Amino acid sequence: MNKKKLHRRDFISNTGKAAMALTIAPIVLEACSSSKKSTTHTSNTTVWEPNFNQTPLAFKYNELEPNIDAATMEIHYSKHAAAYCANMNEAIKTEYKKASMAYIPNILSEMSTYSLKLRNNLGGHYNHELFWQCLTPKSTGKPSGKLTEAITNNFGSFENFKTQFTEVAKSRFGSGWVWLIKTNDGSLKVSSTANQDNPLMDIADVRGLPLLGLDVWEHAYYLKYQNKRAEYINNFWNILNWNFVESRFI
Ligand code: MN3
Repeated sequence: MNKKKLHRRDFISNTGKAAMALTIAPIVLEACSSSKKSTTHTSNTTVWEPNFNQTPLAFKYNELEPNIDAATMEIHYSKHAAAYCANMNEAIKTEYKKASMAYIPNILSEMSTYSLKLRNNLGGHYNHELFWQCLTPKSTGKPSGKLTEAITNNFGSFENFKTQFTEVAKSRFGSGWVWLIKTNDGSLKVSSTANQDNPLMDIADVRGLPLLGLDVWEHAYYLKYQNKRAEYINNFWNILNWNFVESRFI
């Protein structure tokens, strides 16, 4: 099954729940393939993108222990992230205005034209869906192949990259995210956004395709780590899914 069909199926499923499929589905389905052409990020069609519903986790809540505890994972996925997803769908239902809304990256690239509610919740949904993919109980510990080369070229060494990423994550004031992004010129950068913003949004200071993201909201770590954000960041490297990150670096 190709990506277009997958996308159509998932959108139908999602919009059906939102009881709006009957009114907008024909427009949206027609727009699904053509709208992707207008997206501004640098990925091609094989790069993973989230749907409008939550993807089941690829691991059990307790499988990331001791790095992330089961209670945090369960609350984070089934409460926090689920709320972003539900509120995103509610906002889309209210704000639906053009065909490009069929494809999440298109909405993100035009985020400044939508409400703060949609910005916060669509960002929250996209960021968490990406974050779950970035986590695994079976981390390889390091990237390989072309990504290793690119990290070395852009940061000097893998250790330099880790140090820079860690420092940005530690110094993010309040709630937000830290990213490794591929910019439009192909270079890699570490960046950070506040709240649930992300680098695909037109309002972001530094734009690019997020290859990996780390959630540094307190809800992501406070049950286990309390005020020790640095320890949470340090342990994140133990459960980072480099295979997924590499799959986005095309
Ligand atoms: Mn979170």
